[in-house]
Amino acid sequence: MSLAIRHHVALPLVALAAAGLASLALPNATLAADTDSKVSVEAPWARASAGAATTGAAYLKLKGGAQSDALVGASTPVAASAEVHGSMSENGVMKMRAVPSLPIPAGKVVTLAPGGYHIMLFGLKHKMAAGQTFPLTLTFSHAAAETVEVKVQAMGPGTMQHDMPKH
Ligand SMILES: [Cu+2]
Repeated sequence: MSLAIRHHVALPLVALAAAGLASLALPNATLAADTDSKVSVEAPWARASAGAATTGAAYLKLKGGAQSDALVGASTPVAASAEVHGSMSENGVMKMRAVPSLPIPAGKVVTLAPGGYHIMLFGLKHKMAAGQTFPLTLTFSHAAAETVEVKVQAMGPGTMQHDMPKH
């Protein structure tokens, strides 16, 4: 599977740190609507599973609230277990490792996307087909746990775009 090897983001952790150091930041005004410990979960999606694969991955965006938080766990009824993972390229080989605590800086958006951070799903209980949804519960170190509906999307490009113009 050519899972995200096209991404040449060397070290997501370094990129994140760099973003934090560049203290240009967002205007504080954008935080006004957030409560103290609230993380917004946006655009959750997962890849359709390939063949008999029993692992999967879910992706989403996390927007920090007024205080810094961290994603510390995930669970879903469709998988035996779920873990937060980071991906990095070492000598051209993509490697993944568990990230027990993924920092979500106040007011910043942390993106989980192919080639970077993701929620790894182990022991899928059934095949995940495009169009399905499943619940995913995210646990944070401060904010209350949140359950979102994850939308399953097709594996690759060009597999489901058949809406031709009428003629
Ligand atoms: Cu993984």
